[in-house]
Amino acid sequence: MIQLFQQHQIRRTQDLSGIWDFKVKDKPEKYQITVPGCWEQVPALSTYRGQGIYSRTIVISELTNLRLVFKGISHTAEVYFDNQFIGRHYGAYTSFDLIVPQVKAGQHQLKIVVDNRFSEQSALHVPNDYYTYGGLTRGVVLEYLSDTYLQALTFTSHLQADQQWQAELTATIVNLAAQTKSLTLAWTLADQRYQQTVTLAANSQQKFTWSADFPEVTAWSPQTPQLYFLQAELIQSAQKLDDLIERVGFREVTMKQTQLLLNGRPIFLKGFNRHEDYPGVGCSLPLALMNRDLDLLEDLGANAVRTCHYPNDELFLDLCDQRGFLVWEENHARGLSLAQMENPNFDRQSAACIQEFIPAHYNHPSIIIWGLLNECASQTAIGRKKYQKQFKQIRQLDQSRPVTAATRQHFTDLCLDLDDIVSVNMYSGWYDDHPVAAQLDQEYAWIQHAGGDNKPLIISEFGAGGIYGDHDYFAKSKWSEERQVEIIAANLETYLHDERITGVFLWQFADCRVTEQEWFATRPRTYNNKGVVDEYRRPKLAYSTVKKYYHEK
Ligand code: ADA
Repeated sequence: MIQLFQQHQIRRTQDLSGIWDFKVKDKPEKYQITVPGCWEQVPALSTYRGQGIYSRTIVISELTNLRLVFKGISHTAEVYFDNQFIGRHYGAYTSFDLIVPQVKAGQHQLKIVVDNRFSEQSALHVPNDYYTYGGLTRGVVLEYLSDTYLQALTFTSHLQADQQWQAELTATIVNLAAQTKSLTLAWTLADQRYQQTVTLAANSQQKFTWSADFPEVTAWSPQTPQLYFLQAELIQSAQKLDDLIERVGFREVTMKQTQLLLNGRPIFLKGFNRHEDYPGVGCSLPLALMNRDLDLLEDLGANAVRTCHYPNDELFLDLCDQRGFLVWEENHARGLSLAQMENPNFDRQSAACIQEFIPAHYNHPSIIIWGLLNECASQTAIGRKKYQKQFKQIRQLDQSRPVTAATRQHFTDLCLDLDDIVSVNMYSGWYDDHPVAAQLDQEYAWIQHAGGDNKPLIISEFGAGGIYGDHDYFAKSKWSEERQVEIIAANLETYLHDERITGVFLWQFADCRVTEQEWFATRPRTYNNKGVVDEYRRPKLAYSTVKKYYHEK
């Protein structure tokens, strides 16, 4: 399963989830491995970093153009169809597709060589404060494509002065055929229908639009996460050739000076940073565990999640859409130094990630903020140019959402003027012992002169480490659950009562595995231990502290 709803009623699709053959490159041992999944789930491979080969047979029932959709391979993939190389992809957190034209009926072989090594070739996956797993970590499907097919639909809603909703829609249609095609494009959304005749030149791709008022719809919000199916069909001489279904919500995100507004009303974000990580399954969480994370977040009184520090599995975004969570989704990058940003592959790999995830996730109503370049070299002139480039690229792809970059370059950041929302990561009480309120005042004063005035302000990270089960009631020594409570409470007490702040994202929801290389000295257990639940989601003392604060706000 790659989405929580059926995307096609006409196009034939087959889910390739299941057990695949797997072997480590140049080693004889063979494994039966789960897809989606990480190879770290195999005991012998729990720390393996290298290349692995996935293979399986697929059976095609009729001559067709075949489309293979990979929702996430960590981190580099080379794909072979019947032993022919058909494509390569870098980056674990974005989906990609490959089309094999005119595939004959019968058995075929699919082979994917996956690599999760760190090297100069990889600018974004580097040893980091989270783990880069290996494997086909998100779903894989195959589709039977007609010569002319719907590649994408986008939906943008706008609340007009008379409080009625208006929407702009686009359909991207691809014609693989060597002849011009003339077809009917039929749209359906919220009981309204619209048809248009579309003509596509041979081997071309084109966008078509529909714009309409929707006076009867219910707005999407955390309280009423109302969703609608947007369906488009391609019809030729009364024969339905192809279709695509998206699930959308009518909602609008705007800003008024320092306020962030949803559907014209100010919102306050009570959020958590969450990594995709769970013992045994690595970054490849099954739906049940994703949904349980949201059960816990709801119980904690949170209304927002930040997908630090990469685009998330679309199933999780679907859950957020239907459960009414607000999402800050982030481009892939964490804590890259200037030298790392100057890796010759950095610009290209970052641009590819943005180009892939923003259009792919554009229709999710839950996503209200795009983030980029968490804690990278925003204090340098070269870094600023790279920030500018990413802000520009995101805004070209989407003008309907604010864009931000979480910084920890206190008093030296050169990029706050680029943000729509200023976001700062502050670890008062953990990495320093300054009083929270005084530190916030200093930070705020600096923000006003550094290009961040008159913008919403989010505390995008704050928190403290606490090792599950480590108690020190009296001295509250570092890493004890008691010390974690003390620090988190002091931060929340200040931020939640300060009118200058629009939202907070606690670091972090659950403990997560980190890369041993470069991180072993500062991360006990090779984990980032700042979760309010541990990696198995067992609540620490801080759980009830946050729950109290979030429910009272
Ligand atoms: C950073 C970073 C997080 C995490 C956190 C920490 O601010 O953005 O990914 O590393 O600090 O735990 O120190």
